[in-house]
Amino acid sequence: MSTHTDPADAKHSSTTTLDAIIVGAGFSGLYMLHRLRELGFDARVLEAGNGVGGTWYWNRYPGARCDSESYYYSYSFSDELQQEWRWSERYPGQAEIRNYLNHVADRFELRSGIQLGTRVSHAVFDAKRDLWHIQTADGERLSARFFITAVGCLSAANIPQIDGLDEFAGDWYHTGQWPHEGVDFRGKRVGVIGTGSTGIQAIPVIAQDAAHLTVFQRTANFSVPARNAPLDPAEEKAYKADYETIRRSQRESANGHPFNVSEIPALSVSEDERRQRYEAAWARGSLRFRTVFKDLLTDEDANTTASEFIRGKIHETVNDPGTAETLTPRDHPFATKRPPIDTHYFETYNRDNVALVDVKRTPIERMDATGLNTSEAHYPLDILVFATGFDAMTGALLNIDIEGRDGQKLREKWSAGPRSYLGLQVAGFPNLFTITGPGSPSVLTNMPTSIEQHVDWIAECMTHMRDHGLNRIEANRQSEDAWVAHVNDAAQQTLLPKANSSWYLGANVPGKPRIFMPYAGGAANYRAICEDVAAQGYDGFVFGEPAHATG
Ligand code: NA7
Repeated sequence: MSTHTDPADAKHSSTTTLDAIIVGAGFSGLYMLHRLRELGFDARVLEAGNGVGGTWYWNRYPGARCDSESYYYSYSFSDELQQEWRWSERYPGQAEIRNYLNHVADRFELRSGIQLGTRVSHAVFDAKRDLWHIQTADGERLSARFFITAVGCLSAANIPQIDGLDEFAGDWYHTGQWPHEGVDFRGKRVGVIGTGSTGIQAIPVIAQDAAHLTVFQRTANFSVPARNAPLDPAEEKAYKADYETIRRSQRESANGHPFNVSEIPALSVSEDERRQRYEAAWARGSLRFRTVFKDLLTDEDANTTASEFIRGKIHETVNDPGTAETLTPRDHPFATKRPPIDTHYFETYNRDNVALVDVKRTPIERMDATGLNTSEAHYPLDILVFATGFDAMTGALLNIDIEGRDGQKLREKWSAGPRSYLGLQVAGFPNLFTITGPGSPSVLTNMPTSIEQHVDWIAECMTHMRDHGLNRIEANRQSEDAWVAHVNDAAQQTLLPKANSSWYLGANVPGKPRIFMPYAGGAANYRAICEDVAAQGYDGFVFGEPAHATG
């Protein structure tokens, strides 16, 4: 397959036709481009940003860091890459991940296939020719057999509509659209809205610089210490020698991390032993805290033991009992919202220059020129930071006006929530693949592991189609319906839907349908399902006839 300019259709007479257009140059888009090129496909990445990195290009807020550990939050597809790249800390910081992805773009000579500063605005499927016609915000038109979204799950900023924001005389920023030159907080009265993973990372760092910091918290959050530290060269040597095992265990685990959930139920051990296990996990830090017992995410009583342990830690850490109680989550079980990890988050509230405001009790009413007003008080501010998260999983996809077969819009199809088969395809939208789309494990896992799995599956599927002269693949509606039901069942087997304010459910965005979006049935199980589907001749998908003769 190759690029050509197709004179056949007057409407698209100046378009370039490729095998695949990929939207986004983060972890997904870079690897998708690499795989397709290796297989001889002609693909191009269109990226809105002016550099590669995706999430790690945009999220430059103070303290931005990955919550997965560096030695496995990375690609596994090239042993040379994983041997030569050197991580400096236990958890990679934003700048280091961006450097890594830039290195990947150079090392695998990807840049010639990446068009930066290009935002895709429309994509329309042309059923007569089995082509996607893509239009960019600048009016450029391209066509491709396959349209592959690599837009990330957490990339469409959620900025709350606050009356009077345009009257604010100070500066305001969303953490996911952070200025490249940084923000100088010195001597400033700063407000932060939001205490998710982002707020919890940013608050301790901003507090060090700001004259005064007011945190506006809607939902108190559980957080476990990260215990970040420089990587010890001996440790680096050890993991580099063991990558085969590490990568295998990532692929075989429920969450894409190279560690498994314990086999022990929380209530099967004595209170003393339970406490010791929690203390050890607390001292060690990281997302592993979730894995101390097998049933923390499936049994409410088991979960209560972990939730209570963390609540106790918050009260031990925070000096003022009223502040400690406001910071203590009581409305959802631990880890039913994405659990943050932190560096001195709760300790930050012991600083004289930090105040906490409970905006569930005293809601935000409006901004004015000098600051923010809640139902109870006026808070004078020079800078307001929105750490208010994202229109997760569907926002970035629906920001593109995607029209499938028979004029159906994705926005209409998903008006009551996302529907997909395997999180990979949507019935009615042939030849559209959604990397880490809703309905796949994605955000419940270590992302690069899930990304590689999806990219490899898509690349193999495209190769199968090329080998068999097939031009079109589409999920059939029954398989999609069954998968949507299965995704829902899998979530109901866990405690995850119990967090009413979770972005997994779309609850953080006003008006968004409440559907549990990621697949909670486990990444290894999901991988086996996808492999089986392919082995059965792509069961649940319908292939179109061999290429139409056009033009
Ligand atoms: P999150 O986890 O969605 O957190 C956003 C925070 O902002 C959360 O505390 C929200 O409260 C709060 N929020 C959102 N809208 C408002 C309004 N209107 N008023 C007050 N507070 C609000 O986003 P993050 O960026 O922290 O993290 C996203 C993911 O990135 C994270 O989970 C990791 O996977 C990496 P709420 O809880 O909705 O009441």
